[in-house]
Formats: sequence, C-alpha cells, structure tokens
Amino acid sequence: MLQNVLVAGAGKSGIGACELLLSFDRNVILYDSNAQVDRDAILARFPGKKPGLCLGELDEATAARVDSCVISPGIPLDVPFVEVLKKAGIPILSEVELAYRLGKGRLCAITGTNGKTTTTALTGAMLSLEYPETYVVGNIGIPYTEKVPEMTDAAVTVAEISSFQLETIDTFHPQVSAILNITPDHLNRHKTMENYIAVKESITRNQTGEDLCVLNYEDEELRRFGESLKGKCRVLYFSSRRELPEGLFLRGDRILLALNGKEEDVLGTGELQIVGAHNHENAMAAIGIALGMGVSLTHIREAARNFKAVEHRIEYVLESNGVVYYNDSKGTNPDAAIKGIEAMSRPTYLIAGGYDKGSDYEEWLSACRGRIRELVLLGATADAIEACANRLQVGPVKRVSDLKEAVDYCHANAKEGEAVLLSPACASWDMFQSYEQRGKLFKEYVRNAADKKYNVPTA
Ligand code: UMA
Repeated sequence: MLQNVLVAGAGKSGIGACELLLSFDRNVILYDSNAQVDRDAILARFPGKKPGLCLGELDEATAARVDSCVISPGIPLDVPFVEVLKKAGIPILSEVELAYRLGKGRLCAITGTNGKTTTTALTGAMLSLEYPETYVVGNIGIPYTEKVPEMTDAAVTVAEISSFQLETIDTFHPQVSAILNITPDHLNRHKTMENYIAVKESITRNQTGEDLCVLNYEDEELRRFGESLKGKCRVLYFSSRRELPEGLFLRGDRILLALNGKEEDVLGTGELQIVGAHNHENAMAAIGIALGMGVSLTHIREAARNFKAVEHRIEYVLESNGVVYYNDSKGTNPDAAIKGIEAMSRPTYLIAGGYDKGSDYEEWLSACRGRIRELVLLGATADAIEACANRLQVGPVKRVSDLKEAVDYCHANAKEGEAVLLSPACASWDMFQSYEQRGKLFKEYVRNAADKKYNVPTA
C-alpha cells in the first residue's frame, strides 16, 4: 500500500500529500474532478519531481493503477469517483492519516465545532516555548503533510483536525486529543448529528492508557463521552460554569487547575488578550493540552498572556467615523456566529449569509435580537435567513448581491457608536474560495471605504 497512490484534490492538502509521497519515491497521480483547473499552474507548484495529473472524470484505467487513495478533506465520500475506488477495494486515507504515518515525534490533535483554530494556535504558542521544534498544522490552514519532511524525532505537532479529516483516519493516534464542543455543523455532508458526533469522537479511536483526552464538561454529549472513555485513556475536563473536583475551571475571574487533590491558580482571565467567555474555554482547553504534552506552567502562563486573537475570529479591523468594524469570517456556522454577535457591545450592522450547509438559524437569530441595527444578507442562504429573521422580528433586513455592496451599504449608513460585523453563520464556498479569502476581502473593502471618506476632494 502507498506505493502507487492517487491523491485526490489539487488544493493545499493534495499538493502537500503529493510532495510528501514524491519525497518518499512513491508513484503519485494527482487527481481533481474539476476539469477546468489550470494544469500548468498545478504542475508549476512542484519544483522537483512531478506527479502524474488526471483531471475531470476518473477513468477506470487510472483507478486500476493505484493501490491507495489519499483524499483531501473537502471531498465528500459519496462522490462517484470515491464509489469507484471503494468498489475496487482501494483504501481511502485522509491526508492527515498519511502525514501521521510518515511524520515523526509527538502529536496532539484538536477538534470540535468551534474554537479549534484559536485553541490550536494558543496551544502551539505554549508548546513552542517549551519545545523548539513545534509545528502547528491542519485545518488551521497549513497541511499536516507539508511539514512532515522537516520533522525530526524531537518534533512536537499541534494539529487542528476537522470532521472532514477524521472521516478517513485509520491509525492516526494523538498522544493528547481535545474535543472542544459539538453543535450542529456540516450536516449536509455528515447527514445526521449522530454521524457528526461519532466522527468528532473518533479522534480518540487509537488512544490508550497514558494518552489524554481533554473535554468540555459543559457539553453534555462530551461529558457522557468522557465517562465512556474511562479505562481506555485518561480524561481531563474543563468547565466555564462550575468548579470541578479534577480539571480546569473558573473561580471568579481566575482559571484554576485541580489535580490529584491539589489546586493551582493558573492565571486570571483579565491577563488574556482574547475576549469573550468562549475564549476562556479555549484557553482552558489549551492549558489542559499543553499540560498533557509536558509544558511547564511558567511557559503556559507566558504564552497565554502574550497570545493575540487569530485572524478572522472577531478580529478588530478599524474604526472610521466612530464606527468599529470587526471581521468574524470564521463564524461559519450559527453557533460560532452567536459568539460573534454576543461579543458586540454596540448596535450592529451584521453582514451574514453564504453557502448552504442546511443549518438551522433560529437560535443564532434569537441571540441577535436586540443587538442588531440592520441585518445585511448575501449568498445562497439569504432567503432562508431573511424568512427566519422576519418570523423572529430580529430587525430590518437589507439584501445585497455581493460583499463589496454590503460593506459600502454599512459604511454609508452606520452612525457613530455603532459597529459593523461580518459574521456570516455560513461557509463561504458559494461566493469565495475560503473563509480566509472572504475575510481578507472584507478587510480590504472596509479599508477602501474608510479611506474614501477621508479623501474628500478639495475644490
Ligand atoms: N475537489 C475534487 N472533487 C470534489 C470536491 C473537491 O476534486 O468532489 C477538489 C477541488 O476541485 C479543489 C480541491 O479538491 O481543487 C480542494 O480540496 P479541499 O477542499 O480539501 O481544500 P484544501 O485546499 O486542501 O484545504 C483543506 C481544508 N478545506 C476543507 O476542508 C474544505 C482547509 O480547511 C484546510 O485548512 C487545508 O485543507 C489544510 O489542512 C478550510 C475549511 O474550510 C479552512 N475547513 C472546514 C471548516 O473549518 O469548517 C472543514
């Protein structure tokens, strides 16, 4: 196996997987179902050895030549070419599975519906103070396979792992895993909440004895799951709502660690530069993971105090004429978007809508009630969100055809003391390549609009 490999998807993960396999002298065919992708541009991304390239429909002759398939996370497992491979008995492996098999050193892996990116980045900051060879990879935007060639036995890897990546793991075995929370997301792909939960929980599949799983005690499913892990691996809970006899929790504005009957004051939430109750949970999770990976409390405290918000997560953009702009493009599901709107202390122009994942908008829009100045909607889900917003009487709705129009509308209408927040509650894929591209464009449009206001032509 893994001698003649079909790498499916010519995005970041596919390129990383190909490079890695080629460096191990394997025969590789890079396949993408989009026949329109630029063949030369893809091949130009391989400065040395190049893979074979197959675009469009996967022909049976090509399928017959491979012994395994490494699949990119964005490819659902029910598409026709995957069916063809499955019928031929070809194992389908996740890109992170490949990286794990060929990588070196120790691994901790973080999943959950929301907070993954912040927790991964913060954990990475803590680990890198302790261990010089720390890698931060995965769904955060750097394919795990891309870093494998650099790894030595001293490597310590922090991986953000999505449900898409977990669907096709096999031997993937983190020493420390974490599941931050599980709320409905990506149900168009996973079909049922039960499937989605099972996929998330599979991050612990290969963990044993001394391994550790960090779980959110306030998530009822995860609390139950933690109980079921007893005897399989160690569990460390964190809670933002109650004191725990063992685990991490809040006492007033202090984060405490209770372990083996002893309590330790870790740090105050006021010392963190990341705001909001959800970030206290992310910080506790990161502390738990870092402890599990052997990081000292001194390094944990230092990293936590210096850590700033990650891009696209309730990110301050600028203030123009008394209006503050925030980019929460990573608010790609209703639950994440609730955190975005709850962090606003001003009447808010909320820009929302995007790719349809079949989400329910009621809880999010209920949380928006009383905080919204106007709801500015775009994308494939605009109709569904508008209908729900009208039913719940959330506030006035403005429909726009693209993000630039949304920013220009908010800029022309928002008054001093108000805020403009991009927090779509939806993925970006109907109009953009990624939430990063959506967030970057938002910031560019905001800066352009703000500049124009100051560039009033003189007579
Ligand atoms: N493709 C096919 N056939 C299909 C579908 C797609 O060939 O049926 C091809 C596309 O034409 C495209 C390629 O697959 O050329 C794209 O692959 P991909 O969607 O897996 O994208 P990558 O660039 O490899 O990025 C992926 C993750 N994307 C997704 O999971 C959708 C990135 O997460 C991740 O950062 C990156 O790997 C590195 O690990 C992004 C994401 O949106 C941030 N993740 C979701 C989320 O956070 O909600 C899960």
